[in-house]
Amino acid sequence: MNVAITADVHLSAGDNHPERYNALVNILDSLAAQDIEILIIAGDLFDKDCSNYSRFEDICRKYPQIDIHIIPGNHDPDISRSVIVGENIRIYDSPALEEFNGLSFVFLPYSAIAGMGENLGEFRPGKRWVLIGHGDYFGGLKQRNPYEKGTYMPLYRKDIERFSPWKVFLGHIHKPLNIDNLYYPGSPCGIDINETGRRRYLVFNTATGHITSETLQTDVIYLQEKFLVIPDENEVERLRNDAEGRIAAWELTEDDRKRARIRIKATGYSSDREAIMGCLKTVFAKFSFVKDEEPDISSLYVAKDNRRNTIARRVLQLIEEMDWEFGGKEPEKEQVIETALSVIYGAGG
Ligand SMILES: [Mn+2]
Repeated sequence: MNVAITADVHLSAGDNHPERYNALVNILDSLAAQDIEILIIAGDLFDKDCSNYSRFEDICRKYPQIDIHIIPGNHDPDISRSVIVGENIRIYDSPALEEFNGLSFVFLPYSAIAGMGENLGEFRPGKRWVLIGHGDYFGGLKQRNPYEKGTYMPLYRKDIERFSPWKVFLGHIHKPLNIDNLYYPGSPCGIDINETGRRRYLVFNTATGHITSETLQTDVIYLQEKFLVIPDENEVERLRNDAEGRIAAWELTEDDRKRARIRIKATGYSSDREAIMGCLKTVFAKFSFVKDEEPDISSLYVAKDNRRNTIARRVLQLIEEMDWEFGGKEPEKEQVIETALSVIYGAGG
């Protein structure tokens, strides 16, 4: 049996974010086409400001064959079966154990006062069981929800070792992530420019444990790129090649391109800021910028001092030749170059 999982739809009041409702409809259409009859929404189905649920109820009514199982998240902690009404809508406002096709699922609604481990104590699921929750995972994961500082209903690696769920599906982090047997499906439509790339929902086979990502046709695809400019006579040419490479790496279809909203930033040091701006405008001319922005060169400084340029070239060559493992515990190569340049040119050029 296949079960679909999403989270963090952030449906809002009013009509200001139709793309989020459309992403949900997109998921339900896709499930209907595949005869998938269960959709799990792992928290933050609604945004904080949302207090009218009729539009969501109307959507659910159109898919009576799909049962929708919802846990509250930190944005919608007060939703319950008494406020959202529908034959096929089930909201878990307290921890619950449910069986789908003989497999146990533990639904943990968001709690501001306890971690997931503390809530799991009362359950002794069968041999194989699946955890549905909403919060932060602490176990070799640097990713946090960038909008929400602090810790939200943590799940620790020791909880996983103690309770050994077969699979874990969590909401809260909007970036799609997979870590061992733990999955964040991510928001099905980017909430803003910081949620980049194509979005997905997950399909989980309860018999085999196989999990697949289904790409969504969202109304918008956000994309961001940052370019580090290093001053010399080839700076524009190098930037153009770099930018064309990034566009190719997006692997957008013509239809994707129309839906893309981009943000482009150049940093570093240049002898001709106008030429850099011109180059970025030309290379990205076919794309729409988010909020009708232009390429951002506010952190691109002027480098006209030839002696410093010579020093910079030599330093960059030395960084290139360095026997050093960039990334991981060490800074990324780009950070090393940026820091070196700021020493040579002085912060702010
Ligand atoms: Mn959340």
